[in-house]
Amino acid sequence: MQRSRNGRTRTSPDGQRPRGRARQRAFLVAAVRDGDGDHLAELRELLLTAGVATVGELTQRRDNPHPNTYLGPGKLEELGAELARADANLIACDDELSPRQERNLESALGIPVIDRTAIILDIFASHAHSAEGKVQVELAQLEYNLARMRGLWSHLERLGGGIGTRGPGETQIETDRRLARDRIAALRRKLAGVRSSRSVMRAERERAHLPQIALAGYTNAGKSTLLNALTGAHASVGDRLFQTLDPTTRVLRAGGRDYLVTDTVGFIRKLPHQLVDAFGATLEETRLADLILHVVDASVEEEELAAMTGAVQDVLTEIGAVEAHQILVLAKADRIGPDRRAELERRHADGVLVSAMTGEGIEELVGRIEAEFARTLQDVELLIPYEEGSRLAELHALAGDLERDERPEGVHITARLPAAAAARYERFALDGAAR
Ligand SMILES: Nc1nc2c(ncn2[C@@H]2O[C@H](COP(=O)(O)OP(=O)(O)OP(=O)(O)O)[C@@H](O)[C@H]2O)c(=O)[nH]1
Ligand SMILES: [Mg+2]
Repeated sequence: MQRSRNGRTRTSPDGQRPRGRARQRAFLVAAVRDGDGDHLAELRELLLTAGVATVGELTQRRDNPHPNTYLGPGKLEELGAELARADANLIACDDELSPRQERNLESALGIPVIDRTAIILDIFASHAHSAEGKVQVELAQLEYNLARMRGLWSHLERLGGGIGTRGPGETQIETDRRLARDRIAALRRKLAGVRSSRSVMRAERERAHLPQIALAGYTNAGKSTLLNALTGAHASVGDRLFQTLDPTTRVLRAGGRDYLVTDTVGFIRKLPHQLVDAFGATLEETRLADLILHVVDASVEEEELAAMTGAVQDVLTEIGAVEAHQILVLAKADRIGPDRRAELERRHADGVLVSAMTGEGIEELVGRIEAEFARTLQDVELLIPYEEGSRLAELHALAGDLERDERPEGVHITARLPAAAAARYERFALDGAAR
């Protein structure tokens, strides 16, 4: 796909062409269960991010996509007629297609077909910067392609082993599959290597004792901007989907205590499972957090906001991040008028309205974060041996305020720690007898 960064001008969904002629002009299709609402808004955004213009749209109401052609035969015919009128040279489908559906659509319509997963993978590929990010994306892409090759293979197999089915075609597919599998195995090893590298381990150890906060939310919700506002970090911000792929962690200092805040990859409705797998380590940051700041763009309409928060909860459940407490952060407050404000207060009374632009609500949010951890504060008595001296600085950062008393066997500490942190210091805890 072309990677030019288009502006945010939207092509009209009625088939009108954008001014100037984009190289790739997609006709968007979706089979949807209920016909209400703008189902293709997100696909349009994804394509825009990938540098593709939208020249037409078609949705069909169906309980399930047609197993052979995704759309039903009638709609397919209608689509065929509209394609020429809209001057489309690409069909973009809002769901992941089976290899069979993709093949059939292409031969019925005579232009290339691309599905939602391939589009998202393409965006990830162009936004991956770190070595790890690149490996993760390549892995996801290979898995997607391998499935397609497998599909092609079983299709040939069904031809029944007669003349022509044992020829070079089969050998080629077998070879490609084997090469893809070898490469997948190599990438998996490489990823495992990256993760166990010493620097990562050290960073993780040092980090393990501070309360962990993860920013989670839809892509483009304003997570990186919020991280910057909270911690003065310089995370990359951009008005395009999936700006951030690599996790960034910064320290937030509040009420004399330190917290670690991690910004990571954004979520989206129907996040391709290949990506959820490949980005396992990245999403781990969210899974292991003590507190999740669920950031949502409050400047969108209520219906869309509900769909976005639902999609985020789905991904959180999928990756197993179900135990951490959450704070709902309603971002981009500077963009909303008084009516919407009142509606938000009514519907999301538990949320904190913030604007990273004007600073509104940031202090309140920090207060809420402190309160979340304060809720779990517990008194601990620890004995830190002198060889573990580095823990002392950590404890100061954690507790803000603590009492220390140097004894022959180590430093005796009395402090109030958030439960999550206290658990990590269990091995230094003094039992009654030693006090
Ligand atoms: N007006 C306004 N715009 C904001 C605010 N916060 C973020 N934005 C804009 O929203 C867009 C997305 O912000 P990011 O911080 O990159 O969003 P993100 O959630 O990190 O997005 P991904 O990294 O793609 O998941 C950018 O153009 C920001 O400038 C805000 O409080 N007010
Ligand atoms: Mg970001």
